[in-house]
Amino acid sequence: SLALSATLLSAQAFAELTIGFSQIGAESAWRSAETESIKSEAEKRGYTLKFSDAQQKQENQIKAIRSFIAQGVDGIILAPVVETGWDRVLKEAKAADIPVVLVDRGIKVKDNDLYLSKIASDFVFEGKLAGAWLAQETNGYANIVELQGGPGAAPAIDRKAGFGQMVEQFPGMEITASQTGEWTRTKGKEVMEAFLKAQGEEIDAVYAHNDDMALGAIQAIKEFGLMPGKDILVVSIDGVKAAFQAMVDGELNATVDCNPLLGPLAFDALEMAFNGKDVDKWIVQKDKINVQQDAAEMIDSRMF
Ligand code: GYE
Repeated sequence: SLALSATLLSAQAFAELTIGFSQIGAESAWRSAETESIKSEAEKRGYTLKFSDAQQKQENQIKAIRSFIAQGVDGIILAPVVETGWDRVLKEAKAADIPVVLVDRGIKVKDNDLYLSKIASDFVFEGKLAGAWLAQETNGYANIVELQGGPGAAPAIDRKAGFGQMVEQFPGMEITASQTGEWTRTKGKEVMEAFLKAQGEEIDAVYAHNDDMALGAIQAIKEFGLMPGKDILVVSIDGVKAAFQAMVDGELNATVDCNPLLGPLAFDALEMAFNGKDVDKWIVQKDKINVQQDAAEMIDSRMF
């Protein structure tokens, strides 16, 4: 049919397109899963993907975007390491007529027309889910230490805010220390060691902004001679397979889902733009919390 051949034609046209992907780095299992999702989706749909790893530095991302523009890419996928400082480079992309899709994190710009769409979770909600679970589990009484994500990152800011809003409803819950663990196992462990040194058995619970930091904290708790998941409750966000394993082992209590498999959605958004269709400004990923009791049953179906 005519409609079908038009679809085939446009599929073929997209196949000759080049997309630039500016990724933050490989700080967590979650992020590696996202990289894989975007790379494999590009390949599946026949796009040429130019991949750039920024090693956690915004200036490297800005350089990458400028180089994508200079090379005349047809679209850009950006995972922004921090929220602010994007106005100028996104104006350059806009002037070159290159649509920019934000994956997994938001930004703060004066003009939201500088990007096509954001595909990300609601991090405030994720923080609330973690806080609500902990309030329930402790009957509203807990000394909590918090491991924050990278400074200035949307999920670090919003996961802190959502969790804070929830626990402030409970006069018996207090965040006694809060510091960045930079999203990594190594740094999460290091910061938890310092928290344990200062507060020891006074700590009832750890809230980590991602699973990798929680897994580092679990290691620190064990080395300190306490039992993670029992003496100190541990709740985190991401829902990676290693976190499910830690729940099966009884060392992690709960993890909030966050979807990293954004490749198909990112290319759908770009193709809608190429076809002149409107794209939602925020394609929100819906998350839920997973608890230890269900982990054994769920672990085999986890993809990352
Ligand atoms: O939770 C964390 C990562 O931006 C949602 O970044 C993402 C976060 C994710 O490195 O593990």
